[in-house]
Amino acid sequence: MVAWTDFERVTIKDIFSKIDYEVVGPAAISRCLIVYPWTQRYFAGFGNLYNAAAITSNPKVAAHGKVVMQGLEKAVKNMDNIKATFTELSTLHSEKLQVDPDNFMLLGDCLAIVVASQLGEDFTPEVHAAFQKFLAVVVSSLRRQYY
Ligand code: HEG
Repeated sequence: MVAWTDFERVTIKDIFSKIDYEVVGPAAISRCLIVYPWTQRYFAGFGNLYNAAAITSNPKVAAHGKVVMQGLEKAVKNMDNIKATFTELSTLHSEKLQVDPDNFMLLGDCLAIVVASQLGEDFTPEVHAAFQKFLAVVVSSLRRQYY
């Protein structure tokens, strides 16, 4: 059970209300695939991921970025129950997709960078701290069904 301060709750909801999923999601997943190229191995069905230009213009990557944001939105709407909210998603990543869970925070950090670039001066260290805590809870929940 995670304890959230009022500031953290307001901040997380505020971030998600301000960002455009269709911009931030694709940018974050593209950045992850470019900066950490081994993450490409899970997306063999996505077609051309040959270089940064191919990744950022790949419609399947963009669509997946939006799907990830919609997954995160479930966590935002269930901040007191993120672990249970992500039980099925964690099982999927572990048993079916077999994603190495160390990759979760790599994507999380890419997302933080993209959100920072979108929010500009509003992304203060305090806002960053709240967002990073949210990501840490998401990642630990996604790791939960691994064994
Ligand atoms: Mg995952 C599918 C969320 C990290 C690889 N991911 C999905 C789906 C969601 C999701 C909501 C769709 C599930 C469904 O179809 O029921 N992913 C999600 C989150 C995070 C994450 C919230 C971390 C913040 N995923 C992640 C990482 C990798 C990965 C780091 C690989 C490096 N995800 C992955 C793959 C699929 C999903 C390969 C299936 C994609 C497809 O076939 O369309």
